[in-house]
Amino acid sequence: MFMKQTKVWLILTIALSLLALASACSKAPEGNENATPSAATGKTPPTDGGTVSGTIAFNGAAPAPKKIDTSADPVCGQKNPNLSTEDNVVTNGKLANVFVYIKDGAASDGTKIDGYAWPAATAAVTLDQNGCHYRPHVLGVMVNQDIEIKNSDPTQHNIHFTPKSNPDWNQSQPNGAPPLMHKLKQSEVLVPVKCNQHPWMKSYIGVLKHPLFAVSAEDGTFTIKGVPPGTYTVAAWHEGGATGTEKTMQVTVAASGTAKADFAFGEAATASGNPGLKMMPAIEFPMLGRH
Ligand SMILES: [Cu+2]
Repeated sequence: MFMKQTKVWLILTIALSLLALASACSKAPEGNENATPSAATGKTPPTDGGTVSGTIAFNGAAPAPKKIDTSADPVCGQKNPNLSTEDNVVTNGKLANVFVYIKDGAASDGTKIDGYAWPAATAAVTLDQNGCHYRPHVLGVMVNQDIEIKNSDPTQHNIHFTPKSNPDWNQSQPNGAPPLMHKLKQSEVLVPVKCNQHPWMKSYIGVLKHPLFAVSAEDGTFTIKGVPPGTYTVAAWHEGGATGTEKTMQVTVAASGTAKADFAFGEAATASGNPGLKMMPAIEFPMLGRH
């Protein structure tokens, strides 16, 4: 009886040891141990990526910004007496704060835009609460990229991400509190951000698995670099209504070339692209290398 039990234990021990050995062997080789578990898999992005650039126009008369009633928090009125709505920031017929991104498509060799091992974004993007509005008003990040949320105001804010594909996230941040850090794990265009303390505060964050996005500047221009040669759907998103308005167009990007993608919002707006290429070398290739 005793001998039988010992035998069973011995067999069990040997079996367990073999299992442990097998799992150790299936571990990644040593060189990969520092790779982050979320590191993208896929093809290395090419070094001869091109550029998609353009201008966002606003057709017709731009709606005038409305002054915001900040009486709910006198500190906001003191710091930023001219606080106004930012849903249509139009300068000389050009629209700022439009999120432009490569939505779909593939490189000439058939690789889909999400099929590359895009290097993870290492630097944090800052979202500042300053003068009781968000700076910037629209921003883009990659999945799992750190968003540093600062409170530069002498009052309390309560930042509230209200995504559809990511978890709801809501944190209060008293004046003088250190920055909060947050990241989004799923791609989502766009995540609305609001402040539970100040109902007029709004920001929008585009979250993508790739770094091929930009936000239009005050002069309406945007530039997306490092686009693998291929044919893509470029989308331009602008806030308004329940979910905003998105316009798309097809562009073909040649190796180290520049493709134009001009969009228009406002009255009778139409998208006008120029699929013809201007063979200009892209100057920077910020996406070179993996980590
Ligand atoms: Cu606030």
